[in-house]
Amino acid sequence: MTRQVSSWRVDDGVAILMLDNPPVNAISAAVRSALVDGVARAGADDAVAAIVVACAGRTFFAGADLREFGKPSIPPFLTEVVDAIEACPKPVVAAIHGNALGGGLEIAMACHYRVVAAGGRLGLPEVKLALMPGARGTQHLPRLVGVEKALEIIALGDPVGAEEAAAIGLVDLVAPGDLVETAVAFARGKIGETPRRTRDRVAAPVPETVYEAFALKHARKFRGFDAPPAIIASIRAATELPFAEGAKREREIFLKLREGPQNEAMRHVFFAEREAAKVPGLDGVEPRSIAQVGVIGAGTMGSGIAIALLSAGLNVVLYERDTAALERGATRVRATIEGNVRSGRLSRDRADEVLSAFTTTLDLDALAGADLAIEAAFETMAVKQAIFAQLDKTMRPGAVLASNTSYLDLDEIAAATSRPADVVGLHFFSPANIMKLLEVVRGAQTAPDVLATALALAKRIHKVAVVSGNAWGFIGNRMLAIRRREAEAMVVEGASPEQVDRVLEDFGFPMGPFRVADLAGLDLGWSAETSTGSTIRECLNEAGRRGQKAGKGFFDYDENRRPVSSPEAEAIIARFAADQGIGRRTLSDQEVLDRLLWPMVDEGARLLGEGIAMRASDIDVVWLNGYGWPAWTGGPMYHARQVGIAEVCRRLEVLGHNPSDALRSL
Ligand code: T1G
Repeated sequence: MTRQVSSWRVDDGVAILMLDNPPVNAISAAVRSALVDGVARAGADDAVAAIVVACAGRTFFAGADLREFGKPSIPPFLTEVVDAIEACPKPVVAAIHGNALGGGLEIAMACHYRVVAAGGRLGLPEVKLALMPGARGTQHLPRLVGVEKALEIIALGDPVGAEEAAAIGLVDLVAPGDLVETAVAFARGKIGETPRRTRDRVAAPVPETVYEAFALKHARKFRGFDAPPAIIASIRAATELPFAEGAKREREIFLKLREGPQNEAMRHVFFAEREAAKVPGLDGVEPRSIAQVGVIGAGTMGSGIAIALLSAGLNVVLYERDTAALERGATRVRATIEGNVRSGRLSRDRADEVLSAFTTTLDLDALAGADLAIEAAFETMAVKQAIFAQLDKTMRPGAVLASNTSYLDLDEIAAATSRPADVVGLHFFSPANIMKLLEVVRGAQTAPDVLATALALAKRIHKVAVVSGNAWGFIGNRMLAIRRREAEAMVVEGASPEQVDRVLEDFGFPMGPFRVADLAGLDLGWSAETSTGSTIRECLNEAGRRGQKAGKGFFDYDENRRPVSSPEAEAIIARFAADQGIGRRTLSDQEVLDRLLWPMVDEGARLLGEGIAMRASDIDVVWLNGYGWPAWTGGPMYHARQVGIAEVCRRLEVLGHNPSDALRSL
């Protein structure tokens, strides 16, 4: 017995067609049929003079049902639903609450009028799935809001709020009270009028320079993706062709994208990110409630973490033992919040609320009342154990104690306390208020509700969480170490830092390994006292080449801080190679790429084999959200499967590597 996805009632001449497909009213085949049948029924019923389309639950339609993708399409198609609604001879009013996204907004735009509840969001985020609207969205939207606004909404994929939607003409009314009642009254007011059909309007053309300027402005964001140029072409068609032809053109472009590898990869990413937050054995485990958080360490990480927490509405006490460091950290927090006000991301009132929830202290005992402490101090075990020992004495029973450690043994940190069950790793990525990834490190004794608390916190601060077992470097940094080893070995063997960076950037990373190294600083963990010149990094540091901040590292930096090849750095590397007795040779770009990708994929397989990572897709989520892996390729493990595991193993053997059993069995 299939569950009813729609209900129907008539309120004094106005039919209310309520769809109900939890959790987000994805537009499944059943929903599409219910919509077509409902509109036909209303059209045929003389007792009905107008129709309201609404959704039950927490949101309006959140888009096409992504689980139907990659399978044979089931009629009625969404285009047929959109056309049937707009062709209805009686006024159809969309009653929107929560999210009207993708096909959901396309259904709303097919309706003759739109009423939205306060707090509602309307968007066409298909571009984030390497796709584009496929049910007249690129034809309706420019007719409603103009080409320039349509370009932003469709090609950037970010939703607009209810008030903005009303201001730009996307909706007719923001409901002051009950949404459905308001929509019914609005519909009643339209009875007897010829329904206003958006497709009868003209999408006003704009100069070609508008398209060019838009594409140029967002070139970095669009790089590598096929969808943005396709979206721009489809929006342009709305201004050049009659609706039916424009819709046909849109459909052709859409189907090509939908069948393409990039959409399949991005759907993998969509579900992988949601899967990563699901940990077997946590069903029904209640997270502890977190309102007040103590952050220990006011450096780059600590202040970034404080900003992420404050921005999500948590109270934060930032502790630092050094007065000047605390001042610098607090200033960084306040400046960032103020910057968000200037950029319009944050209202003044909201910023004042956030800043009133922010305090600082030089006394670790001031954290006693916090529900959670996040330590982001120096990356040495001695420092962390001392802090956790004191937190153990200071924090109230039941508080969660977390470390932001990037590499160190969480169990050893927990051993410094009498409550290892309350200890968990929260590994943020710098800048912590920007990067989406949060590695949640599960210690041997971490309690299930503490793990559930970490996952709930991640969702609350809009991070993508991946659970890692407790092993050196966890998931991302352990694989990064392999890539770094290969990259540095290649420049010793004869590749240039420029070649290695170019190859990885051509593959789709925003920045190659050596530019990243220079940016982070080559002297992380290095000291002149202990340096032995046994690696090229030590040799570069000894020559004062500490990275971009020193104006020179693997590269030299020009007056605009742009990296340029450095004869001195390359001479240091050549001398290092000679001292190591390594002959120099030319490496092909293919060899460089194979060595940058496959050894770290093999390490990912080992992480799976050791149970440090739960799923191959979790590893993809780590690299997509923490290290800039090009999303349209799905992540390292997904990409390896696309190339073929047997082929990856063959290439590793050609490189002289012995692929792990874990990789072979993937
Ligand atoms: N299809 C199928 N399942 C979906 C879904 C969708 N569109 N959206 C969400 N889910 C599932 C999700 O997997 C999770 O399942 C549960 O719902 C809660 O989601 C033709 C072609 C709406 C903002 O891209 O952005 O329309 O893990 O954890 O944080 O032109 O979901 O519980 O089993 O994300 O409150 C365009 C995608 C599709 C919107 C809610 N639409 N969804 O966020 O919950 S393409 C989108 C979201 C399209 C047309 C084109 C978010 C959300 P489970 P959640 P949330």
